[in-house]
Amino acid sequence: MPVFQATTSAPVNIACIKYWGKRDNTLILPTNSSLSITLSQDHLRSTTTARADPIFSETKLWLNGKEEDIKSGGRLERCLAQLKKMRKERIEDKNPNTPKISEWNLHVASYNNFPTAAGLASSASGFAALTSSIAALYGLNTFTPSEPAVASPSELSLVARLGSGSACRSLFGGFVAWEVGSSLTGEDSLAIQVAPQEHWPTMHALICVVNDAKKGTSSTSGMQRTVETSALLQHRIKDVVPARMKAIEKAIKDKDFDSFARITMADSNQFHAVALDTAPPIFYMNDVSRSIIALVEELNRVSLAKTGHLVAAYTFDAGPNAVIYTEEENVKQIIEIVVRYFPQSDTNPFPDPFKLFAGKQ
Ligand code: 2P0
Repeated sequence: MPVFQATTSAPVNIACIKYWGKRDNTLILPTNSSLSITLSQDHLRSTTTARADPIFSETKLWLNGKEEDIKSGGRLERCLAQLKKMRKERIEDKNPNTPKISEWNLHVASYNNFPTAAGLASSASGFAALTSSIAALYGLNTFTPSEPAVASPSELSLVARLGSGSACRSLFGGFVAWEVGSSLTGEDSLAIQVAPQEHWPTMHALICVVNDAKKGTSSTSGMQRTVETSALLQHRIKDVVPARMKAIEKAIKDKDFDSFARITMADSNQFHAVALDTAPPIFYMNDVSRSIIALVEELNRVSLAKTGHLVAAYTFDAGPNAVIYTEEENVKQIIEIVVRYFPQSDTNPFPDPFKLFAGKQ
């Protein structure tokens, strides 16, 4: 009897144009398009093994070795149901001799190679790795030179999106857009690759862990409150993000760091303004976050005066940790300056000497 098992990894992605707000909470359809950079597989990633076996009496999930409850009708169940449907309709119904593994229960085990307490989003890499491992187990994503995959990466991004919105972007490497879409059923709200990593290989992401505690307001409940209460969000959705998406895609295509940096910093700041415009207000950044903004703004001011160009772009997600995008030639200088102004703590849980990941995208 063959063993039906597959293991795949998916990296973390860091958004430059932020996803914040859903127009459909069940299908996880966003209120605006977003764009991110997927970090390299060598750095922060989730690795998931999925196994189907007729002897399994129920489907089970382990996260970092701890068994998790699978909520009936929840996000995980919706992802699994969609993958089973694809396997059944596209493979098993067409090939009667193929084992009907979509009818078997699954055991799924997922690990993050970064501390879950780091305050770094693990749902994006987690649901992307879960989707791709089950897709591999079901034979949905294998490419051959002559035949296209049974399900394309963009189609699989629709499944990952049902688990966590930002997860759809982690199915691609490089520079990735998640298109807002207009359909009520969500089939056009998918991820596409704007450019592969090799297009702009000198782009680096420095991850500065300011606080590794779990955040106070979860993204899911925070963005729901923003949709319900923020007038600024409506301006952002209609008047700001569509133009920004076009402009940042052009900046990426042209490898224009100055434009990329200006748009990335402006969008991070508007996302946090929208969080503040929520009732009651949500504060994700702290004083250290704001000092990092001041430092990067000052570095850019000096660099602009000296060379006419910017050197770095900060961005902050739903927490106080900073990600600084910079090009390879400036990585050493930026790390030295950050470490000089923000001495590293003795309670550092990371293997590195300081709480800073020099992550290549
Ligand atoms: C992003 N964030 O674009 C934005 C920026 C946080 C700030 O995607 O409810 O964990 O699972 O769809 O994907 C966080 O949202 O939320 C997020 P759900 P998710 O990366």
